[in-house]
Amino acid sequence: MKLELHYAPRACSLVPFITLTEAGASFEVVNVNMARREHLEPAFLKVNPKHKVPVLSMNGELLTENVAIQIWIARNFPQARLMPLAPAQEIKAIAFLAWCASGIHPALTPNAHPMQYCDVPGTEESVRRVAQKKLRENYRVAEDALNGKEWFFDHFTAADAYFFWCFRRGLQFNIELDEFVNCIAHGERMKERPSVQLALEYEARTLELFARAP
Ligand SMILES: N[C@@H](CCC(=O)N[C@@H](CS)C(=O)NCC(=O)O)C(=O)O
Repeated sequence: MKLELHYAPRACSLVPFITLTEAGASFEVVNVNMARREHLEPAFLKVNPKHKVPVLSMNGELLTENVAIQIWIARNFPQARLMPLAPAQEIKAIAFLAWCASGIHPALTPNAHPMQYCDVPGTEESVRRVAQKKLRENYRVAEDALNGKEWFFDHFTAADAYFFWCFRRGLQFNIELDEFVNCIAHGERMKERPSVQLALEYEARTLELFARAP
């Protein structure tokens, strides 16, 4: 099966990049330069009218939404054990993925694009402040969940990959997050994984490529 991942550096398409790599899947990456607003161009809108990455193409069949993409990868590469095996734990892992997508992610985006959330001039810092309060509440939940644990479930799963992106994106906004020691340690463990190293190298190379593009 031909797999293509529509991907943008720094975006949450990092998550399927990591999990596809963990799965040993052979996949091609289609880069989307969001700084150049390629995600708003007609060609990309045909791929995803919601103008968002990630999109996973399976023999041309398009799947959007990170939660669904993670479940698809886990189901199609069962040997990678990207979800917990016990059904009671698996459903909790799905809840965790949904929390990343609908709880944490929406508190990240306003930091990058405050004017998409309030169009009153001069309110950007206020929008960021409110978003960061929500972000901290969410990171506190994750911090407590990681107490004494290496991974969120009984082994490394897609939940770890998704949260890794959620926390790393917060760090990229230069928010003071030193108090979240378990989340920081989780991120360091993630960076020891070859899949994450590959994903971060690819991201750095793509950012360089974009910077050099005429
Ligand atoms: N609900 C989507 C959200 C994906 C999303 O917001 N992606 C961001 C990058 S992290 C994006 O492509 N934003 C561009 C836009 O909204 O125009 C999912 O969970 O996959």
